[in-house]
Amino acid sequence: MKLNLNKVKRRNFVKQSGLIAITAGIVTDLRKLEILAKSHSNKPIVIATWNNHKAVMQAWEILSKDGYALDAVEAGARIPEQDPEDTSVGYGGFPDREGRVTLDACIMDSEGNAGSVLFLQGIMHPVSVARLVMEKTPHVYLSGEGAKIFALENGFKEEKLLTDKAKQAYEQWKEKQQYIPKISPEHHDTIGILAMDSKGRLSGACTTSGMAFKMHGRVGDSPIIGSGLYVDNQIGAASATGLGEAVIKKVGSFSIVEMMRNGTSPEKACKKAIARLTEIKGPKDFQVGYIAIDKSGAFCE
Ligand code: SD4
Repeated sequence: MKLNLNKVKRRNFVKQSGLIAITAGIVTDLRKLEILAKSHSNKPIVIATWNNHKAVMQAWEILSKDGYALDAVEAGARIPEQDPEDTSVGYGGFPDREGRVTLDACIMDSEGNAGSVLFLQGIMHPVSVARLVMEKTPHVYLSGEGAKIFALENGFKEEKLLTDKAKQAYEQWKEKQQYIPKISPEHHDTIGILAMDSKGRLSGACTTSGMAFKMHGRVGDSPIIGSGLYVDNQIGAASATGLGEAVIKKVGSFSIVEMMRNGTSPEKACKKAIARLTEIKGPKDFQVGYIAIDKSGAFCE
């Protein structure tokens, strides 16, 4: 469910969104999927934000061979992370207002475990570092230099992430904007990806370079457990894209899963979470999108 609080731009946003879902081996648009779901088992299933077609296909490779949902969401999230053309995630991500690409990501498994990296620089696959934080440390969050040292100690290579395209966009932005960190309501493509495997195990991941030209050190919702992502294997999973500050203030993904716990469908839970964003004081010209699936495989775009 998506909302552009600036009504004028709403239609535009919906058109651009193009969320992707696969279940029962069929890649389809969401309306058709609802019909198909009635005659198929809804397991496995994978959904993702935006036009992350290649990512869901990658995840599906694993799910269709009865693989673990956690492996599927990680593999899916790595696709935009390594794509130089994706300007909101990983390698191709637009930098902050100092010209540095800083990455946020998190992951949750079906056991309720979570791992997250914030403000990570020079590492192309923050989602995989987040998974290692989850699996190899007693912590949930590692940030900045500490996260980078941890990644390097665990075999990740330091890489130059600022692509020529991103650098050019930054130079142009600098000329016009004079270092004012303004949220672009149109240009963001963060991936949130949720999957349930054939054994009914739920997992999710979320990875981003955050808002383009943000202040150095800014962290959005994407690596925050409960905001950008939440998974409860008994109930369902949710993820967010859009203005992180708004999602954080409403603990968006957690609120959706809790609504589903109380019997609300994913569709209605996403709508309610979107409606709650209107309670936020301040600028109304922003976008937030939520996706969610529940334990039965029902989902909301
Ligand atoms: C953030 N939620 O850092 C992210 C941005 C985003 O597509 O979703 N971009 O606030």
